[in-house]
This record gives sequence, structure tokens and C-alpha cells, in this order.
Amino acid sequence: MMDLLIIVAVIFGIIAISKIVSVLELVGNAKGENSYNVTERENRFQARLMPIFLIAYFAFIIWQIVAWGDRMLPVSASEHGVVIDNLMKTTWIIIIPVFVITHILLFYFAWKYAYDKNRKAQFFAHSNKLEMLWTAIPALVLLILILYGLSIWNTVMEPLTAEDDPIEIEIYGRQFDWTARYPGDDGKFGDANVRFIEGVNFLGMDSTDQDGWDDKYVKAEFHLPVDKPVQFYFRAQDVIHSAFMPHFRAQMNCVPGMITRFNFVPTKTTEEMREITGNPEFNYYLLCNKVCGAAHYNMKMEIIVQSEADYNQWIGEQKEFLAVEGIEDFEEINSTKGTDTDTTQTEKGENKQLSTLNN
Ligand SMILES: [Cu+2]
Repeated sequence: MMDLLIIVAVIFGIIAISKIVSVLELVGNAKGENSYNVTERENRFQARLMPIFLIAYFAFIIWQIVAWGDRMLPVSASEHGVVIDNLMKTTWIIIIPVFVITHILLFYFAWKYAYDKNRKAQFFAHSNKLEMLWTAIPALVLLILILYGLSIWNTVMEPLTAEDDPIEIEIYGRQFDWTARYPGDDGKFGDANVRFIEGVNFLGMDSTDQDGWDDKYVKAEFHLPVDKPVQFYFRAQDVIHSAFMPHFRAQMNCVPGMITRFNFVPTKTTEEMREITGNPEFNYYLLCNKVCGAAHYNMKMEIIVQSEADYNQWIGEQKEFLAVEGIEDFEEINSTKGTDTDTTQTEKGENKQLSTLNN
């Protein structure tokens, strides 16, 4: 209803303005003026507006930087993030002076060369030298930036090898939450497929694949050890999601039916970042950066970066897939395997709910 009223008000506003304009035209005609002729006074007025607009425009930009500058991301918390930040800085250093100079020139010329009936324009058709200059310089600068960017892309996207001894994590996106899965003590993820999704097994884990029996999955938050390479694998259940970890300068699409990858080395623990930002509430987040549906904004998971010892303790406390699923057929396997099903659950949310199915 309110929307309809606003639309009606806007339509009436437009009609009112057009009526006022036609009344002014009629008044002008009655006085014997041609309203389409631009007078010298009007010209001078427009010319003077140019430097005023320029100053206001720059003032607005500076105000935005001062007012909202603190909303920028803090220093990068990953190794490759520093390199990406340098690329970003270099780009700004090149762009900002060009932006300032071209805008000053643009508005200065508009003011300086406003129409003057006593001045005659110089006819100047073409200059090869000038054309060459303003084509070659930007092309060269862009070429350098692109080559620089490509070389950084290659470093950032370089795959890890077994020698890097990475922590492996699978990030699973669905409408509208995230799940992180760790491969468990055997270091191998169990097979998963959309066809196995049933009931509590929303990850589609293949329960006949022994590699998956000790897999651990968590919701609401996941942990990472500091200074250790992390190999991420991304999957999605329903639509394309985008795993975005801004503090680590990392983002990767999660596409149904395929596994995408990314890796990085976290360099600052959550505690260190709290000191750096001066914010005791600071937390790293995994967010969804694709508008994937109505509750897209809910797709958020906390990332805790901690020392390797703390990480090992935390991961040790997480339940294995079999223990969490508590599927009846597996009770026997479960007991022969000697999994402690009474391990205390520390995570919040659905995991807790799942674990109660087991009790
Ligand atoms: Cu999403």
C-alpha cells in the first residue's frame, strides 16, 4: 500500500514539474523571448557551477574515506593475502593521481572555455603524436598491471602438494547454511554424493565407504591451525554458493555436482587479530557471496584460528561421522570400532540436534 502511494506521489510530482515548465515557457513567449535561446548570463552561471561541483565532488570523496574508512578490511590474515593487498595498493597508487588530474582538467576546461562570443575556436583536426601518446601510455600501464596481476594469480592459485602436509577441509554449502568436514584420523574423506542425501545425512555421505566413518563435520564454527597450509574443497547441494573468507582474501564458488578448490596459510590467530583490530569481539567469518536465495544472508560460519595444539585438542573433541549419524545398521560396526559415542559436543546448532538422535 505504502509502495503504491509512493509511486502515485512520484507520478504526480513529474506531472507538476512538467506543468510548471510549460507555464514558464508560456510566460517567456508572452514577453517575446525564445526560451530555447541560451543567454550569456545563463552560460556564465553554468560555467561557475563547474569548479563548485568539482570541489564538492572531491570533498564528498574525502568525506566518504574519513567516515567509512574504518569499515575497510583489517590487514590480511593469510600469506597470499599480503600479495593481493600489494597488488590492490599498486593499482590505487596508479589510478588515484590519474583520477584527480583528469577530473581537475575536465571541470577546469568546462569553466575556462565556456561560450564567449568574442572568442574564436581554433580548428584542430588531428595529431598523430598526441594519439600515439594517449594510446601507448595507458596501454603500457595496463600491460604492466595485467602481467603483475597474472603472476600473482599464479602464486595464489598454486596447488599444494603432499610435501606441504596441509590440513584438509571440505566446505559444504546449501540453502542456507555451511558445514565443514574434516577427514578424520585416516586423513581421507569418505565418498559423498547427492544421491545419498537422506534424512540426517544431508552431506550425502556414502555410509558404506569406510574412509568416511571417522570423518568429522561441524556447523556454526570451524577451526584452523595457524601457519599451516589449509586445502579447501568446496561442494554445494542445491545452487551455486560462494565461500567468501574476506580476512584471508579468499573466495571460491561452490558448484553443485563438482568440487572446487582453494588453499591458503592463515598467519594470524583470532586472538592476535583481536589485538590488531583493537576489537575484543573480532571474529573471522566464512560468508556466502552469491545471492543464493531468500535467507542468503544467514549463510555465515565462524572461523577460529588458533595454535596447532589448541586446534588438535578441538578436533579431538569432535565426533566422528558414525557417532553423529547413529544409524542403527552401524551400531555394531560402531562398537567394534570402539568409537566413544559419549564424547561431549561443543558445537552449537544442528550437530547437537543430530547427536541427541544417538542418545
Ligand atoms: Cu549461499
